[in-house]
Amino acid sequence: IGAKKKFARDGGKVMEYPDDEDDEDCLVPAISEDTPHIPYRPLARSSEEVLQRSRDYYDLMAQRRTVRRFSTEPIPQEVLDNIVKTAGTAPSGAHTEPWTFVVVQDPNVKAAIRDIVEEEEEENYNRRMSRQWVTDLKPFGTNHQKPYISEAPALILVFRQTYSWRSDGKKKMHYYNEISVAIAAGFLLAAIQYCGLVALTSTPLNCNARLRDLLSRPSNERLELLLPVGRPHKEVTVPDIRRKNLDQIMVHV
Ligand code: IYR
Repeated sequence: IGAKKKFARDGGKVMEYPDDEDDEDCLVPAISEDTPHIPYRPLARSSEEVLQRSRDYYDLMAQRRTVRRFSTEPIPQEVLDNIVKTAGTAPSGAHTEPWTFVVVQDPNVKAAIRDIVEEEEEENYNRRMSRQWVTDLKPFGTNHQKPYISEAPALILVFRQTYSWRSDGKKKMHYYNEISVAIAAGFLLAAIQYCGLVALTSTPLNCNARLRDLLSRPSNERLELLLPVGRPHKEVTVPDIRRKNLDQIMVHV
């Protein structure tokens, strides 16, 4: 009998799960079935406080900008630890926590990453990306040169674990791993903003295999984001672009 696979459709997306019919009698959840449910009593805030905090947090996040020039001033290790811990508080499908954050501060490793990204991006800009895509990027002034990869004091590379292995040797399914890692990346960017640092949300095209090998990450992991993080260069500029208004992004029903 050939290996059967089960599929579930979620909107346009087809989710694939391994056949488990042979295991029907010994199905065990990845997390213990005996996991107790305990009281959860988060701090209760007054309505005034909720309103004030909603304004304050919007004001803080509205200040966030992607920057492409960084000061070389190092970031204390504990700050990096705390922002990555914050990213790790994100919700994930069946609490699988399908992420690995590789934090690079070693100048030699940063240089090696830069070499790979610049080589691939040269190919991207010249051949892989459509002419319309390259044209759409003109206002941002990007090109294949990535000095920020060696200038920024830290790089955080966000890897998505497509699956993992349970302690009993069975394959552990990482349900909704894409959206889970996307949410964690949002938490990471918010943490960076909150502590007063800046980042560049970059998605190096075609660099997955080479960076995964360079950083000794296993084949179940895929590179999703490369975030140079640090303080802004004192002469940094950003394009004068505006965000959509609330009435353009919100629909009341
Ligand atoms: N990854 C390339 C190209 C690029 C693509 C988009 I969409 C951007 O918003 C910015 C850049 C690069 O990093 O240059």
